[in-house]
Amino acid sequence: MFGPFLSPLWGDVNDGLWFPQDASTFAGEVDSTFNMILWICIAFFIPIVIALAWFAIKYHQPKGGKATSRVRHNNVLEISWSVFPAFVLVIMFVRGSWGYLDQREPPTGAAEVNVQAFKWDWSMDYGNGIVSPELHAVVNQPTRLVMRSTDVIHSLYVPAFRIKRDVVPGRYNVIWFEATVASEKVSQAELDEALKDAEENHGGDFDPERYGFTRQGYTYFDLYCAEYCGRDHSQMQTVVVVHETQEDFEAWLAAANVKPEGMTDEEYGRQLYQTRGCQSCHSIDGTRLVGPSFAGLFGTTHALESGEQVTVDENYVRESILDPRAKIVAGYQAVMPSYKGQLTDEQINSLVAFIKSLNGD
Ligand code: HEC
Ligand SMILES: [Cu+2]
Repeated sequence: MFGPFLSPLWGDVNDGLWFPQDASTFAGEVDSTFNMILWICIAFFIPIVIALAWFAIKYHQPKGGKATSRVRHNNVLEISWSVFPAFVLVIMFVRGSWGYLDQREPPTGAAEVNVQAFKWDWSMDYGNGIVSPELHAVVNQPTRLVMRSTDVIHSLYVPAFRIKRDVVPGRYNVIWFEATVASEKVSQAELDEALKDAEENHGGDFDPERYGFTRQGYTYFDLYCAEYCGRDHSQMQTVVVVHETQEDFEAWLAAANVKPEGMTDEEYGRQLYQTRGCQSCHSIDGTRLVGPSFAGLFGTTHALESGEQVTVDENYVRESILDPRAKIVAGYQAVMPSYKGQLTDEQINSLVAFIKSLNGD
């Protein structure tokens, strides 16, 4: 029963209890470095504790007893206990830096995903306007992540791949991985049942953690933010799906910009609001962020920077998304990026439906 906890002592590290599942080419190296350091620590810890206890008993004196030894210095002893551990530390350093440098140098020809971290979610950009909160890759093919943050410091961490790197505002940080284990696809029946449960019992919210697979039916690896970044840091997590083949990956890409079956416009709009960056500038609870809040916005009439008045209707919201500079809201800066070519018509329509739904009824 203690087997899984003691397993590092005999090197069986892939049981998923002591270490997370091993699913990338880095895992072997990282785990064996960890085990080596653990073994060295055990090898020092045990004799030190035994000696400590033994001396405490052996040299125990009653209260008021006088120290009897005046040994101050022993060259041989002091040099050997400095030099020997220094060698051990150098070995640990060299092993550690191998793994570290490996992770910093993506091989040429790696697939690329642009990762944006923001409070409190991830947005993965696959190019050609395909953006998703999920990270998708192909098994046995290197993927390079070019990562940036639009607010504070975050950290991308995939335990199963043994990769972790900070995502810092104002610069690009790069990390890469090559997955060795592909996600599995659950049966259609299982997926249908989960979709039905999400619809009936959770207001359409499909939480992969609840079912163990994504809305498309793939099992997944966890991706966490590992840098405390504010209120909802603990929820800043997403899934990594590893496709068996390039074709399967491309089929997913093609479907990624389409509203999932069974989702309403409103729900899809909410998802886009969260995954396409609107959230970092627009609140839905009335708080003023970089941009105006969406709460109760629809249908109001307000002033523009130009002095004119505008009524917030479908056309105005649409224009605000595609050409934000056309009408600037009074009291705000023209910093909103244009989403022209980045959102499909269906997506804009869903965002409009979502903003409409925030008029508290
Ligand atoms: C970098 C910050 C930023 C992001 C990201 C952003 N916006 Fe904006 N948005 C603004 C600012 C600032 C304004 C007000 C100035 C203006 O009108 O351009 C604004 C204005 C708007 C307005 C008009 C609001 C009003 O009170 O009339 C709408 C609608 C809107 N944004 C929708 C969106 C949607 C939808 C998204 C995501 C797809 C989004 N914005 C992403 C900053 C942002
Ligand atoms: Cu974070």
